[in-house]
Amino acid sequence: MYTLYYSPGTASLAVHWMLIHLNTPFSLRLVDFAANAQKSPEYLAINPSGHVPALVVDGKPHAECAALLMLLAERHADAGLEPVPGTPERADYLQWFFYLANTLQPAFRAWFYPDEIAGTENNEAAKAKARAKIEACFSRLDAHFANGRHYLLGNRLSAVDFLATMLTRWSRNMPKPATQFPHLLPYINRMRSLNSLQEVHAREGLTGWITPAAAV
Ligand SMILES: N[C@@H](CCC(=O)N[C@@H](CS)C(=O)NCC(=O)O)C(=O)O
Repeated sequence: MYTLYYSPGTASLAVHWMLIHLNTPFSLRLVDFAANAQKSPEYLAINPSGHVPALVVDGKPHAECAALLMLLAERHADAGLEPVPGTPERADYLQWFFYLANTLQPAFRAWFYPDEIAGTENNEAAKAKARAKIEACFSRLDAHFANGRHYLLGNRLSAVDFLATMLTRWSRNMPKPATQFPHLLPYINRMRSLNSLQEVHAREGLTGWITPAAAV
């Protein structure tokens, strides 16, 4: 049994989605950002970073979205969401996980929390740099999908697709969202057609992005 600490649409989304996809029992605890509950002493005892997600596994809390996705894939190996260690696919899986978590996700952090980079007075400059980094990452992903592969690892869905999809969703209100990259769009639409993604959107009350769209 798992307990997920979450806030709708944030970095907890991919973990919530995977729990639903795995069809495993879990309970949810809403972390109220409006009340700054992520910085409360009670929550900091669960995740000292003061971020969501946190996932309690066998009574012990763990954090970091990418690590939680990898942990769930490992604990539910029957679902086939991670390649076997030692295979070439595994190397790609690790590479994409670290690229997304180390490069793309921090750029989104800078986009959504620009004051953390160089203070409020430099928000616009920080956002411009963050946007350029995000678009460069999307270009790299777009090139990866140019050969028509269905998922990041080729023709099999894996845990890293959950992270990639969540991150592409975060760009929906940006000047050049991921859906404007021609080879990323079919991938995003493929992911959007998964019942588990539809379900997590419904449960978190998220609207406006989940319907597959044509190229613009
Ligand atoms: N590296 C962390 C980052 C998580 C993160 O930035 N979460 C954001 C929401 S998307 C958060 O909790 N923001 C609230 C805050 O920073 O006060 C992870 O991947 O889990």
